Amino acid sequence: MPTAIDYDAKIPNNVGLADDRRLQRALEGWQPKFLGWWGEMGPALENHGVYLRTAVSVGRDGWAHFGHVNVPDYRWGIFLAEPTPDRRIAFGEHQGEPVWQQIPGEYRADLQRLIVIQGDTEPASVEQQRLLGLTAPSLYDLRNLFQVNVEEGRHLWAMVYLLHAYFGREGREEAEALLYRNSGSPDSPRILGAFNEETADWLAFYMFTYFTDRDGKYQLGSLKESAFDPLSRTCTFMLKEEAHHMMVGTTGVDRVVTRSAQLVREHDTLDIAACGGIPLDIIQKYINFHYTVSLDLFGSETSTNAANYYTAGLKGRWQEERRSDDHQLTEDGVLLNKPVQDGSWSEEEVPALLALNLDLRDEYIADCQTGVKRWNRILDEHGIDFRLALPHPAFNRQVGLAAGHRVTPDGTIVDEETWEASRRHWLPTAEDLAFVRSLMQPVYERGKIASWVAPPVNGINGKPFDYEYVRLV
Ligand code: BYC
Repeated sequence: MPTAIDYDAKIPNNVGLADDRRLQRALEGWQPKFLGWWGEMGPALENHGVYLRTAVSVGRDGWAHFGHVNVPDYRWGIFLAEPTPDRRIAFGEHQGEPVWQQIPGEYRADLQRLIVIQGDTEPASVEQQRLLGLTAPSLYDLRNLFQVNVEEGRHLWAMVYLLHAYFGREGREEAEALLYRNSGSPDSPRILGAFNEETADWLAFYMFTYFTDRDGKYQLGSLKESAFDPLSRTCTFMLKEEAHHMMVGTTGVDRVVTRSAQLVREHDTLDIAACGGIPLDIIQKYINFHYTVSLDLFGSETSTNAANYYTAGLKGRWQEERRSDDHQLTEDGVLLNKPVQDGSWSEEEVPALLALNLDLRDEYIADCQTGVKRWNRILDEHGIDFRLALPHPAFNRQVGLAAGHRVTPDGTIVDEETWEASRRHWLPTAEDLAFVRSLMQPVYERGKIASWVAPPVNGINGKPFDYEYVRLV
């Protein structure tokens, strides 16, 4: 398979599309539907060009080109990372065998399901963020929004390529359905819960790119281990782009915390709403919400689906090859904490193979903790005692063992009445959301920024903050 990107093609690609006329025609048939969806459901703000990164190569050095792009003309393409010579399956019952370039018939349905679920999240996030361009706090942020959106669009292309190339008619139908379902639609919603929530303000956007995109990092990281090599190579390249999305989230929350901390110091009060800042307790409530809906994306703590995917070699663990066990997990057990209706926690040993969603979730939680540490360091540097924290993983859950239980952020199991009485202290209330929304006034003058967020420490690709990142109409 060629690795050079064919940029002259209608669909830029490094998968040799020109050599497969049927596939090329099918994808060229899907392209106008994608562009129609983008026009209807993509970013609402018109502009004359955004300073964007476009993938131009998949090699180790220099894979991206930066320049102003008229967004509908962005070259969404299909890029797979370079193949690893003699790659072998790293886990499960096929461990040690060569990876697959075609799908074994018995795994077709499961792989299709995984690819459809992954594919469904990509356009969903663009839909969720559709209106944010109308209220960006700076041109720098506006540019990042577009960057994230075009790359989620490209990730959709990545999944649609796999569906078209390897799953025949059913794959083509699934590719159509990816544009048909819509975030929050009552009739045809997106598949996973978090992707039907609103991303209605920029604090929610930073939280989403911190917590929900990070789920993407871990899910893609485990699909990258797949025995189905085209899926593995696709995810490897997607992870490169994904890093920027999480940078937007990490530094976005940094900047909100920094600005709030400055206002707390300046006015000597935590009650900074009247000074146009976001109070720290509202930031905490946003963390509680976005973190817990993202935990739901890992599925149940114990899952036969996950066990079957692993045994078959379809989806591995985070950094599978760096683990020093037998990569079969048939003999191992892990301890699982379960909430009990009487208000206590019970501990149970379950087969490790069944607890793979939990394994991935634990990796994710440890990673999320690093953000909280940085945000607390900012508070500390400003001499503020308030501390942000991740709530207990059983708090506010709709999926898994804790669904149906009321658990406080510190992990106490409580009754419905106690929960309802305190809920407004833990999760954003309608007033909190309305307040944050009231701060969201667009600031589109070069070098200027909204009062509720600090400017970034670094610009994009070495450009200064006051660079014309977006040319507005
Ligand atoms: N909402 O065995 P279980 C990203 C369903 S984000 C609704 O516990 P399993 C991105 C489940 O489908 C990453 N339903 O779960 C981020 C199953 O239904 P069926 C996206 C849910 O299968 C930002 C039943 O409950 N990628 O890339 O082990 C911007 C029992 O399921 C939910 C992936 O997720 C939920 N939250 O694990 C843009 C990777 N959770 O079959 C992009 C692909 C579970 O009984 N997906 N259910 O009808 C997977 O690996 C797995 O399917 C899941 C679920 C981790 C999602």
